[in-house]
Amino acid sequence: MRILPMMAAIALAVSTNAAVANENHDKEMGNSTHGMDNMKGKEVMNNEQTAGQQLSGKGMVKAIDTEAQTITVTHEPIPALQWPTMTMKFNLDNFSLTQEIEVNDQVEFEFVRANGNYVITAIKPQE
Ligand SMILES: [Cu+2]
Repeated sequence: MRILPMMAAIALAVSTNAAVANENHDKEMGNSTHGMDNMKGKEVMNNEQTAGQQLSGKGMVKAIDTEAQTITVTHEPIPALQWPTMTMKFNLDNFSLTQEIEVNDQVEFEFVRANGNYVITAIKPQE
């Protein structure tokens, strides 16, 4: 009877995929004006096109969460991801990145996609 270990392996694979698909980005698009379903399709394409790519954006800092180590930014459109202007949370590569910024600052930032999240690797006030 080898079928049980096989079923367990499949169940594990399925639940791992579900966790990856559960993206921060989708949950945080409170102010976005476009449809979620529409975005989802684009996200799937973007995942392949932008994996490991260094991306950049500009926007305004809305919140800095020292406990969760995230920042919420209302960013301008990001053509590389086909993102419209939206307010969303980003993870931070290193929380000390927030030392030079405050809520309501206009910032420019760089980020990457990692494990289904968008992670800021550099951020500074706009000049
Ligand atoms: Cu966004």
